[in-house]
Amino acid sequence: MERDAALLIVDLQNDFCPEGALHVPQGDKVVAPLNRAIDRFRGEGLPVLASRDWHPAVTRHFREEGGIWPRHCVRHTPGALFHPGLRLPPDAVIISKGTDPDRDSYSAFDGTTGDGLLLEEFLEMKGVNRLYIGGLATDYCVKATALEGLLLGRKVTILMDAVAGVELEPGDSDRALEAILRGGGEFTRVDEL
Ligand code: VGL
Ligand code: ZN
Repeated sequence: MERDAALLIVDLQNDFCPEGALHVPQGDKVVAPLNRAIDRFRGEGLPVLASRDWHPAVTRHFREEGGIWPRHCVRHTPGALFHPGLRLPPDAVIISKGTDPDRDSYSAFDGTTGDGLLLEEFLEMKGVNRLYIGGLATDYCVKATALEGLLLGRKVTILMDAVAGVELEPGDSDRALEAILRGGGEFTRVDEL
């Protein structure tokens, strides 16, 4: 991997996994490849970041308040915890997003670190120019994060065996990947890192 790369794991939380409130079909299949990716990045001394959907109990993002989603990832609830099988290193940088009750905030670039830095500020500070992205969901937060990263001038590579989509409409994930490709993104697999 390039010396200016980082791994960004998007929203691998209980509510997006089987039996969760907004489950992504086979959402948990990305856990094993992402653990391998974590080992690779750690081995090279490269940063590991994990975003989390971190909603207030009441937000326009939820159906009850006019949004399109069932209530999910309400902060400090079990559904908002990272999947228990994910082996996040102790120095992983957690990016919390979706905290504004008036916005969907699909992109991790809407989120902040525990120190209150925007993701973009953190990447700038650390000199990260390339993001390897895996996690959930291909057609929402992975898509929005990848496209915004590209717009901000970062290189983006999707870990194809480490993403899964909600597929509200069949084909949404494929369309999301096409949009990322058109935006200048690249694709690889964890075992090719
Ligand atoms: C997400 C739907 C609603 C995601 C978050 O993480 O992709 N999808 N909130
Ligand atoms: Zn959400």
